[in-house]
Amino acid sequence: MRQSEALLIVDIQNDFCPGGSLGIPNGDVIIPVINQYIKFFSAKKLPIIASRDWHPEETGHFKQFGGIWPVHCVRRTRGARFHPDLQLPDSAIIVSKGMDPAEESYSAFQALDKRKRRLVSILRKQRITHVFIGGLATDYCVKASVLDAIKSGFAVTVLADAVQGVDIRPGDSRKALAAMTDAGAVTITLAEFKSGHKH
Ligand code: VGL
Repeated sequence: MRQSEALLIVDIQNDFCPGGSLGIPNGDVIIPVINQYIKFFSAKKLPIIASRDWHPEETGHFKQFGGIWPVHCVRRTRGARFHPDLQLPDSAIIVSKGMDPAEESYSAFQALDKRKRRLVSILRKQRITHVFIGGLATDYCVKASVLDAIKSGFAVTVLADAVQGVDIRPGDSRKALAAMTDAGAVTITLAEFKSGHKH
């Protein structure tokens, strides 16, 4: 693999997994798949970035303040923590989003690291040109992150068996994936990834 590739793991947080306040029924089934990608990128010393929703208690994103969502991923709560099965290495770069009560911030490209750097600067500084993206949810944060990555000039591969959607309307995830591929993303399964990256 060229040194220009990075893994972006979107919002694998307790509140988006079964039992969470916005639990996606199969949200956790992708975690073992993501963990395999993590092992692969770690072994190659390629950057691994994990985004998280990191909301204040009051934000226009939540139903009670005018938004559409139940309260979720309030910063420093259990629901906002990464799922305990997610095997993030210490070297993973954590980026947080949704802190501004006036912004929805679905995209990881609106997220900041602890030094307040934007994801696009972090990636460019490391000379990344190709981002592999998986996580939750296909029809919201994954879609927004993929489209922003493409707009920012990155090649994007969506990890087809490492995403799950909310599907408020049936078919939303399927449509979201079509929008991503129409915009220029390619999709890959773990089996395809492994057979294309002999190691
Ligand atoms: C998300 C719904 C509300 C996501 C975030 O991470 O995709 N979905 N907030």
